[in-house]
Amino acid sequence: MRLAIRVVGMGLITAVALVGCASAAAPSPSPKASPTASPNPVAISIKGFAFTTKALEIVKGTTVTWTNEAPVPHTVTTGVAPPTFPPLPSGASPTPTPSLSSGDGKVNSGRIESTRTFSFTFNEAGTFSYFCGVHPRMVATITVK
Ligand SMILES: [Cu+2]
Repeated sequence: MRLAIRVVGMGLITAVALVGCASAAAPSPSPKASPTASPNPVAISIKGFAFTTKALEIVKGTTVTWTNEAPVPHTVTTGVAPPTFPPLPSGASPTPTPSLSSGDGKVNSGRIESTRTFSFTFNEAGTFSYFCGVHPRMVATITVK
């Protein structure tokens, strides 16, 4: 009887040792998300003369896609919206070709024609105020955390 208990005991110790080895060999689950996983993309519509999302908060790495659902072209341009079109540089031709404000240069879609889209991935934290270079009264903000 005593021998039987000892044998069972040895068996248990062996089993525990094996399980211990197995768990040590297995890769431990990472508490952080895989670095290749990117945050869910966000869509913003441009309707009429407005960005439908005025203030958006996203995490770094988020891709934002604007869709121009208006019949006229718009832009997504970061920076401070000019009160009017920027003045022509001195010496410029008297027949003005209105150039769109390029804003602060961080994000500038250029003209997004009707039904077209523009996407940008925000990899830097900060507050990005943007406007439409064609209609500078169209403004919105994206905060990247
Ligand atoms: Cu516009």
